Amino acid sequence: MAELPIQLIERLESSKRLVFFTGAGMSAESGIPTFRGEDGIWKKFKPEELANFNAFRKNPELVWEWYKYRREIISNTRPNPGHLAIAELEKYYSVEVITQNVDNLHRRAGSKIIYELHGNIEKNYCIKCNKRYDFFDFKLIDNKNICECGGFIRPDVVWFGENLPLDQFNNGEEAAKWSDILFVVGTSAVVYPAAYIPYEAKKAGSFLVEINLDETEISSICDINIFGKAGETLSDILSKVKQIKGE
Ligand code: BV8
Repeated sequence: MAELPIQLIERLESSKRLVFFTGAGMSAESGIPTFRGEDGIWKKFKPEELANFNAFRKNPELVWEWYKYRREIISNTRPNPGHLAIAELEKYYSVEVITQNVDNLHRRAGSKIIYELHGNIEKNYCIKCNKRYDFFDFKLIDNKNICECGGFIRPDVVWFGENLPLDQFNNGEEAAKWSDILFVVGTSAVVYPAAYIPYEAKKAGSFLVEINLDETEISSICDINIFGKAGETLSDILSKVKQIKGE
């Protein structure tokens, strides 16, 4: 177990509300490629070509192929020790998760309060009649992207240029502002308005702890920067909390 900064240990002893703001790096140890890293899926495809409505209207099959490819990866993954540690910390604190990820791994790990800022890849709807096609078995949807009404079915994720679900964003932002500690985990913090949230939390007095492999846009405003893997570091934090709580 790696040594945690003493400042973090002291905060863990006095805190009641932990909030986790997570990005693609949270799921990297589950085998899901990040967006902008060396193995990033944006390397093969450009966001503007795929994760936007015009790209979908121009070439729905290409966008659908991309989501099929990602669903294929996700259906063969499971929550990693980092997701599981966040869920287990609910035994000791009030815990809320704000995620930019669409892979549903926090929910599968058992976290109870999750704000999904960018939607969920298991959910879909028809762009013409709005009929829902939410399947947990991707096979049921991946080979059918035309609705009974003849409209195209799309993934229920937030594309560039689309508004975030207001309730998820507002509730997530509120939770971050009230947090004792906001953990910023595995995000390059370049996508807005999601990336505003850690700044708002900082302004409201939260203690910010970044867990990332590298420096990011947000590193300079964090109180502690832990350079390490999300899964390993969050498991170390859970072990330390069990020690603090006398388990
Ligand atoms: C919008 C879709 C209003 C789902 C995604 C200012 C204000 C508002 C908007 C903007 C603004 N400036 C620019 C914009 C426009 C745009 C934007 O932010 N562009 C950026 C690129 C400049 N934002 C929007 O369009 C948003 N909508 O603003 O609506 C509006 C309405 C009309 C007209 C205009 C505006 C919508 C944004 C949502 C886009 N959808 N995904 C999907 O298919 O997945 S974005 C995509 O990026 C994912 O959701 C992802 O979560 C998100 C952020 O990426 P990260 O999660 O951070 O992943 P990344 O690969 O970048 O980084 C991984 C990190 O992990 C790295 O730091 C790496 O070091 C680290 N790491 C890797 N392994 C590990 C690790 N860390 C720890 N452990 C490891 N093992």
